[in-house]
Amino acid sequence: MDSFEWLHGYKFLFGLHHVDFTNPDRPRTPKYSAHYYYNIIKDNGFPLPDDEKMLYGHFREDFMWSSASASYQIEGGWRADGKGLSIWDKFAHSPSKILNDDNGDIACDSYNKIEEDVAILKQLKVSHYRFSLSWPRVLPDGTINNINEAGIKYYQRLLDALHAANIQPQVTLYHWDLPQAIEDYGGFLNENFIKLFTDYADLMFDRLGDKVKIWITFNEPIMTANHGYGFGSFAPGLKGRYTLPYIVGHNLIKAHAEAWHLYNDKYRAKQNGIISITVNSDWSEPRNPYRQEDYDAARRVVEFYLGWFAHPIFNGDYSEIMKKRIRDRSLAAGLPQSRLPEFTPEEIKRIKGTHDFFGLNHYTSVLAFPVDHGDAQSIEADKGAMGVSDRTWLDTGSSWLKIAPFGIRRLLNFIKNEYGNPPIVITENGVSERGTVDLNDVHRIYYYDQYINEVLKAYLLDGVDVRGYTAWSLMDNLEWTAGFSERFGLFYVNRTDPNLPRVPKSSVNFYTKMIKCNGFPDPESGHEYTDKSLCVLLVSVYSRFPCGIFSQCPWSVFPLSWWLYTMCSLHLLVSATLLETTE
Ligand code: GBH
Repeated sequence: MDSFEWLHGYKFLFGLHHVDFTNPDRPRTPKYSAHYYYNIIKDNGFPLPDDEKMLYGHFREDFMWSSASASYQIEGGWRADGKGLSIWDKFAHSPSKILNDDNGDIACDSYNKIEEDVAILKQLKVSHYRFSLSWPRVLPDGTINNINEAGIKYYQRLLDALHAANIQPQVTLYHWDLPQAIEDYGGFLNENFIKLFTDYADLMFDRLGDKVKIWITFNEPIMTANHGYGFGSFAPGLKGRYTLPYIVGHNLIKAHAEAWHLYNDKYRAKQNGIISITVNSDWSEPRNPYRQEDYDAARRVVEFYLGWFAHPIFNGDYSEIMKKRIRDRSLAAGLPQSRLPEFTPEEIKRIKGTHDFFGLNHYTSVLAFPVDHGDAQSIEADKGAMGVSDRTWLDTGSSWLKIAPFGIRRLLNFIKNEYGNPPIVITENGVSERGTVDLNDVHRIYYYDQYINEVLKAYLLDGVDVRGYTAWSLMDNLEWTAGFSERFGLFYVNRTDPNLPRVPKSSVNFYTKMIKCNGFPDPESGHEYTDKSLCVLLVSVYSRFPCGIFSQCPWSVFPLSWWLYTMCSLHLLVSATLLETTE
């Protein structure tokens, strides 16, 4: 407690308890530190909270384990065999748009490396592979008036190779490489886009659909709307923050719905596949958990991110939060109507329900707080919220990506609660590095271990209907405006070798074991020792220790942990053998 501090008298006080020296009874009042210290004593240290502990268990038997890529990021062959130009070809060939003026002319040369790509997928042991089609490769001017058979053949060969390897394709129709010819007529801003997209989708269903059971219409529509037509940081590079993103988003949602209906009406019965959209979102927590304004801001971040596209498709129409804020702010600025376009009642009906699953890309989380932009008329201002990251979240090779595994579980729960408990396919999740090449990518193992474990908690503890998980990315590739500098791959691509060989990083082994074990077998329970017995040992060696028990420690504990888990593994091996012989 505060007491007489020698030469300083009662001026410097060291107590856990405040003593009121003006009161003859000298009452003691605990300070915050007393409560804090009380908890340390009670817990005998700093145990992990329950929800941060590793959960052991398995995903569904038919869980889809996948890895992903996208056409412009890997294919190259930018002018091969009659391919047309995409907006990214043009963008990347404009000076200073991409770091180091990198471009996708050759990328990973996947256009010429079907065998190599399928070989590394086989090595990974994924059950599925998510890739995207290059629209201008099959339709050089964007329209079905001019079909490039060589382009279609490339995808047919890829599909055949996957089929031979028993890997199921998950095919994205649009992952950002719009035919430049369509952009020349206004791209997503032109309502005619909807017809062009459905024509293209029709052709792809017709020509590839007997080999594809899972379709994704659009990848991350918000990126097209905001980055492509709002900030202008992505192709086509339009800076129309004022209204363009909302118009782009509107046409995109309609185009998605039309493609879904087309598949539903014309192809579903004979091809028996499913089709949906992939939206991306950060998770958002209030920056100050004791402040209602921060809760409201956090909610707006998710509503303006995930909800912008998910709400019309899953619940019908834009969310009330979006409609009201944008209308109010537009009218307050003297505009005659909201900058957010309206759907007619028929459109609302036609769009609602155009999903067979919820495709989700997720990487990171933010802490949100409100920001008042006055009467500025932009999406940022409409949202009126900003996000920062917690300083304890680990850095990665991308400035926007901080490691916050808990967020994926909360986001999955949000989807379950807000959008009617749909089956969810995680269509991307992953982490980058930059700088010196080190094939021992412990940070990626850590990321996957932690994030996938949170997905498992969502599935087993919260009852979220998670059907699949996809690691972004299969191999290092053109990371859009960051060029080749940020590497998300499970496989490293050696760009100094003209053959662009794919070299496995350590995470390949880790992910393969995760797939083989279909999750996280409990190393301590004997009955996990079935035909998958090795999983327990291997997963424990590669993940449990560095990523579980020592997750709070710096990586420098490795030498000690190696020693420990070598011993533990031996112990497990011995007990496993004993168990088997006694049975
Ligand atoms: C996904 O986007 C894409 O689908 C995929 O193609 C991509 O390679 C992968 O993730 C990794 O980025 O630089 O501050 O403007 C992820 C969502 C959100 C990531 C916006 C890039 C740019 C932030 N993206 N972010 S900033």
